[in-house]
Amino acid sequence: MATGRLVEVYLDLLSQPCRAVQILLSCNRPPHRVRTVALRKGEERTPEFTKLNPMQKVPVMVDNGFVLTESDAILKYLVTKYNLPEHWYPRQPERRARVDEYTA
Ligand SMILES: N[C@@H](CCC(=O)N[C@@H](CS)C(=O)NCC(=O)O)C(=O)O
Repeated sequence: MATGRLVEVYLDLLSQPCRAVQILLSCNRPPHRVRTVALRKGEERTPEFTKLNPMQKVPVMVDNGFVLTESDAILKYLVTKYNLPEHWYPRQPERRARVDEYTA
């Protein structure tokens, strides 16, 4: 399912955590591809998607073979991996901890 160097994200924009991932990607534009998983059609329960996420939930991210679920983890991974601007996830430990305190 994963291809080359594009970050792939599996989303349904009816889902709030998916919209958070989509907003981060569309504002920062690291090379990525969005694959829609239509929850209203039960596409999260297909065998192919279940292999990717046995919990059958979106969002899912695949980056060069690295599969990650949970929007909070995906957002923080993308900011760190693609060195996105500080305001998305601060580097300074206390400021970062304040974000983590909220999202934990
Ligand atoms: N804590 C998870 C929540 C993931 C989640 O619950 N996704 C829902 C949509 S908002 C889903 O995929 N539901 C499909 C189902 O339960 O069949 C995250 O932030 O990524």
